[in-house]
Amino acid sequence: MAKIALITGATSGIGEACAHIFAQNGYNLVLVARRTERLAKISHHLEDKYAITIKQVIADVREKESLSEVLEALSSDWKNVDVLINNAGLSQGLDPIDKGNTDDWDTMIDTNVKGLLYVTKIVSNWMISNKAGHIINIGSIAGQEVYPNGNVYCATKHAVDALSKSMRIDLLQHNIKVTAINPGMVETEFSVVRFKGDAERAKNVYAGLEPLIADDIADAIWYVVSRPSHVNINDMLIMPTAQATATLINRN
Ligand code: NDP
Ligand code: 8X3
Repeated sequence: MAKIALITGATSGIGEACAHIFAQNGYNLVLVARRTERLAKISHHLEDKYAITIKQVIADVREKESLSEVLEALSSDWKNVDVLINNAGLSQGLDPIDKGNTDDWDTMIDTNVKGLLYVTKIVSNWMISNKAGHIINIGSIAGQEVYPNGNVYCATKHAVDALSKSMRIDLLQHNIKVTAINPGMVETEFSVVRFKGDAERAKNVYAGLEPLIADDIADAIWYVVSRPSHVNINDMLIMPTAQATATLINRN
């Protein structure tokens, strides 16, 4: 029977790249995101290309009740999730703490921390029933360091780091692996979302360096997931060659 991966935030960037690599390797997929048309387009493409089956789940990970309803409504076959990739996340704004937009703070905390927790609570219980599973949490260099004006986004990713360590302890007895993947700069829609559609400002984030691409991270995740069952990679910090720390970047 084909294995199943559940990926949140599968309509773009790292989540979409993960959907590709898992589909290529024969996994059936539960893909979660808010944008219906994009999710349908990606799903149909992957199903046609790799002869796998995809369950599209339109959900906002912040919405605890509706998220739970739509996930628990999946048939029991689809709850045999082998790999959960907690990827849905975002940054909003880049302002000093005294000027931060409190709605942006709520969005980041609700998505990156609370949303990740809601999904994990549901899916970890399925994994416990199956006596196996692997949870991949997408953290960040921003969960290892803080940088000017990164304040609340960095705090959410530090929380993801703490939660990955906590999950590894709490789920040990259930034979569930937990891996934190911490990327540096990856050129996706991340900066366009952070700067609320300002594509030029987003482009400038990556000016003069070769950033990572989403496939680089998906490739690392596939490496982590494809280790033998007795091996777990606890965490990975993956940076562009041109980036030494969150702020030290070698630009041409
Ligand atoms: P993208 O903006 O390209 O992708 C984000 C994905 O998350 C989209 O598919 C989006 O789908 C989904 N998403 C956002 N909010 C929600 C929500 N409330 N409910 C469900 N899905 C949601 O960014 P990336 O691929 O770069 O980001 C993926 C993860 O990687 C994030 O956690 C980010 O913090 C992390 N990361 C990114 C780095 C980078 O430099 N790009 C570096 C380190 C970590 P939709 O809008 O359809 O819901
Ligand atoms: C995204 C990378 O450096 O903008 O997590 O925080 S960074």
